[in-house]
Amino acid sequence: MKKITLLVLMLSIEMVLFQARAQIKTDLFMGETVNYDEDLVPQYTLPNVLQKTDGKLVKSKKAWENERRPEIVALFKQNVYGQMPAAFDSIKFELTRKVTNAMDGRACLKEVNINIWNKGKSVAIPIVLFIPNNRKKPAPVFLLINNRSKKNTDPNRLVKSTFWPAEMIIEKGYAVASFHVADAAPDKKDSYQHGVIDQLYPEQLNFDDGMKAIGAWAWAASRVMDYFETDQDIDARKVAIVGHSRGGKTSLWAGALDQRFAMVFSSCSGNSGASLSRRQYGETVSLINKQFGYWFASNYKKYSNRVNELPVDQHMLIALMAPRPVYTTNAVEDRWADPRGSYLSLVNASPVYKLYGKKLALSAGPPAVNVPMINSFIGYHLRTGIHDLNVYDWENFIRFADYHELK
Ligand code: GTR
Repeated sequence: MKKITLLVLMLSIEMVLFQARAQIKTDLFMGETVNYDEDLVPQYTLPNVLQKTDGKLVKSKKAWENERRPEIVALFKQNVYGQMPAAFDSIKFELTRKVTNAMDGRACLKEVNINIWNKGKSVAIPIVLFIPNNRKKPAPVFLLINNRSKKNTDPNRLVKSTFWPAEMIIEKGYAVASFHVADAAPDKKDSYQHGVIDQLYPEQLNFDDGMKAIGAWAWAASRVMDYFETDQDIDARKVAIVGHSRGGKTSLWAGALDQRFAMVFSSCSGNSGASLSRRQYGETVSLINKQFGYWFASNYKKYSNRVNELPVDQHMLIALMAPRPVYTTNAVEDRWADPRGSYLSLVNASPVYKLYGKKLALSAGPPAVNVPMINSFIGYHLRTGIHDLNVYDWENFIRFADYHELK
């Protein structure tokens, strides 16, 4: 068979399979029915992002910042992601490699080990950082929380991955950095504690609201931020944090807690990321606790079958980014991550951005496929394709960063 005929045949089969998958309204996973039917989304009432636990509504930036915001942070710590220990004994940044003419002279490569000590024990978080050579001032930077193979952020550029298209980002005038989640907490249920948690904060293992893997990854992102504050080539007021999927849940949590991050990007973060838990569409709190319980505080398990009793929903996490620009994405075929529920989260976070008088361009329902929403402090795109972080996503992250003047 001619190559071209084979290709057409394969594409047709893929189209038929895609359409078949898109028709499936329910699925069975880990003994639970997974809902993909909009008609079966239950009636739900979201907690009001502006209403304090004492029932009073906040009406000003000041009341949001001093009263409601801290309350929401505390509720997420207590019930979802666990505590975020802030203290440690010391931190040291060790430049392990510098190549001034990397990427054919376009960038300077720095590899840095961030060493953190607490009570006699230590953890090392290595980072890879490229800084554009063609610049007149310290560079703004995109920091990726890497939850895939380290090959994706190859400092030698033998592997050039669409997950971290470093050359393209440098070309646009931004620095680009990454650390790997496993260096803070292995992404495995039996060993997640071997890193930040058992070395630096072992007491966390005893608490129902103790820090777990997502907490440790977000903690590590803040240590990279600590490093940026010491690097003269980086503008630490212009750091964008980026994560995909579990990394996207983490970028939101890191952005919520550490307001030094000037911009937050979250790709296909799904359940316990940008998507509303109460919709129970695709992955649910119950399923994520079953499969990935080690990402979250033990307290989160209490809500597996009582999601409507959660004192938070994920629109409140988005609201914690305010007034900073935040951008989230979904992919049409990634129904597991509930694209619509993720978009509705943004809509329901809007009242807080409005308190700041920030311009939003959100419509009531999701925008058309492949029509990015850039000129809005809460940005979004729904693209064709599967669960991934790819060049299309990065191109729009850069457009969003340009528009909101990260540079
Ligand atoms: C899935 C998980 C999602 C998402 C994803 C990923 O299996 O159910 O919540 O985090 O993994 O990180 O790629």
